[in-house]
Amino acid sequence: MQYDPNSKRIKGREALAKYRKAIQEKQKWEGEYPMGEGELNRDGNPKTPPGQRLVTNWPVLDLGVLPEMPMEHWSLTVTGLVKHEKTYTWEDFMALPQTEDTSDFHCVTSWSRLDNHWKGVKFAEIAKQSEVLPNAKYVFFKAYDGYSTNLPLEEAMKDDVMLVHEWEGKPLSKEHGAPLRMITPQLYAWKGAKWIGEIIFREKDELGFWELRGYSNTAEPWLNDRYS
Ligand SMILES: Nc1nc2c(c(=O)[nH]1)N[C@H]1C(S)=C(S)[C@@H](COP(=O)(O)O)O[C@H]1N2
Ligand SMILES: [Mo]
Repeated sequence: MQYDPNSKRIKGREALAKYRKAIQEKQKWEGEYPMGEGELNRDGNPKTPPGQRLVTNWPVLDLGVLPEMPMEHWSLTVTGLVKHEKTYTWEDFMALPQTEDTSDFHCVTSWSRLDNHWKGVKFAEIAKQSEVLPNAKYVFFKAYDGYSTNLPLEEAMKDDVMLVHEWEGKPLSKEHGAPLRMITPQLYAWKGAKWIGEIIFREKDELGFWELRGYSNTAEPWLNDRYS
């Protein structure tokens, strides 16, 4: 990934103004946030994590920057503490072992969408291809809109963490992160970068976009773990 915040792709100043707006909107919402119980199944067990409500549509949440992405320029780069650094073209990526999985999606703005059908490549497969070094403990993700997020390696290696390009049997739409995004079904969805371009394995943790702005670094929906 060639990401340069001053490049034309992200249009530096314009993007910053949009980020500011996205941040303001999220902060406004935080003040009004109703701390609900979550929805219950008929047996009285929760269907959703605390404070979440079910949706059947799929809302779009991002910084308001839709990155320009000609497929011939798209790449996914894997760097940092690995034996083999990699740059995948779309063709390279699609030649990796593909997996289908069904998992839930929890957004911190209080909606959950259950049983999403995904197709893509497990994050663990990417780690395996690059042969992650033993001193790598964290992963940092960069996206083509200037977004970033971070995970402990242990979280990223969970079986349901994937880089996906299909949702419900159809190619992922652009606003949901096409051509490729991450999903982290056991954590709030801000841990899954849309328009992912770079994966960096690190020894030390570094906070991403929302983590720097007060969101929880651990981000566990079932613990109502929203803010740091
Ligand atoms: N590149 C990028 N990825 C992102 C974001 C973003 O702004 N840019 N927003 C995050 C947040 S806060 C959420 S809740 C989910 C929303 O994904 P969706 O728009 O597909 O519902 O994407 C996450 N990944
Ligand atoms: Mo979010």
